[in-house]
Amino acid sequence: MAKTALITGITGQDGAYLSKFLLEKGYNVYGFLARRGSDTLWRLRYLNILDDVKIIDGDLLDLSSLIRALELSKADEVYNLAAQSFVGTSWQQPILTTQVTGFSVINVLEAIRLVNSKIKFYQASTSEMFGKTTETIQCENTVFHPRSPYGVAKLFGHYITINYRESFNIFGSAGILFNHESPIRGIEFVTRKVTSAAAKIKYGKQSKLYLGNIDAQRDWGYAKDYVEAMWLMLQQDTPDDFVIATGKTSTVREMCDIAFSYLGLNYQDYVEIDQKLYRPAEVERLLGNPKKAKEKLGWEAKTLMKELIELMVEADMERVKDNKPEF
Ligand code: NDP
Ligand code: GDR
Repeated sequence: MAKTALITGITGQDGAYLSKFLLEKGYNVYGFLARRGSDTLWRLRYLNILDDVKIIDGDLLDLSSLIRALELSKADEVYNLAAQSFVGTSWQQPILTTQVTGFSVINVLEAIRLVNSKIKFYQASTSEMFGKTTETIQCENTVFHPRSPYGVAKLFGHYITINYRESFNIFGSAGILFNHESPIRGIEFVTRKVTSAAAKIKYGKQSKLYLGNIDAQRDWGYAKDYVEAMWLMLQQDTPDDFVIATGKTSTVREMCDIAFSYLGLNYQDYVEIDQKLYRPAEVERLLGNPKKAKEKLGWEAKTLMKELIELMVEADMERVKDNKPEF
């Protein structure tokens, strides 16, 4: 019989790719959707799956809506991807971020405990939990030192998932995912900001690109590859936590060079530093060790940073050429 999944954060980058992946596997896919004034369904439309997913209204902050969603969907698997996920905003809205990104994880876990404790649960943990790490390469046992309200909130979500696993035998797995991007990445994140700007500059529609700390280093992978790892975690016999990363790190500067060079441009002619874009506390360098995921899940990243950035530039060139909204 076909399995059923409920995805919170279905309108986000990962929610859209995961929906497509699960639909292709024959799942019934339900999306838990917080109604907003604006159109948040564009990613599902972009991937051509809007008509294939079933939407249930709700909000992570509202436990009753989560209970209702579990009862209506009869989900076998819940993927908790919803969050206030932009690190920069987490200093401007620290309380909301703590409530949505951190505290709400316990709402999802409580809903599972109350409705059907056999449901398998995936929590979207993050490399931001490592923050000011002293380890050159981070794995599942690396000590956490989050640097933002977002990172602190995610750490709560991570540990409460482990706690419900240990306390109530809930099948809860946390994926510690390093940065992953795609043509449907939010425009506020640095990769998409850069690829979109490079395309506009190429077409003469923008003249400068203002960035913050371009010496920050990240382990960037492709979201489409990473959603498979989420699914694999819930297909195991026992719940566990996994680092998902490419095992390679690059600076924002190097990423800019790749994006602009692809279009025959020199990024140094266009990028300017704006001190206002620096963060109150920065995560300087992240590099993940995906060894455990390879050994236990048989997962490894297929797409590395250069190929990823180039395909994002291609997609943004199409958007600018056709005057399509950038979202
Ligand atoms: P996005 O920011 O693209 O998506 C976040 C989703 O959460 C959106 O669908 C948003 O809905 C939804 N959401 C926000 N607040 C609520 C709420 N109160 N109730 C219900 N839904 C809500 O994130 P990504 O897809 O990039 O990431 C998915 C998850 O993985 C997030 O939890 C993120 O923190 C985490 N993560 C992401 C990484 C990455 O590099 N992308 C790396 C590691 C972890 P709406 O569209 O209506 O605003
Ligand atoms: P991050 O992603 O904070 O790692 O969180 P983001 O792309 O926002 O920043 C990456 C690095 O680039 C530096 N930077 C800039 N960032 C942005 N957004 N805009 C700029 O102009 C700019 N200039 C330099 C940042 O300082 C940072 O060092 C993402 C999110 O998806 C989280 O939800 C997720 O948990 C982590 O990745 C893993």
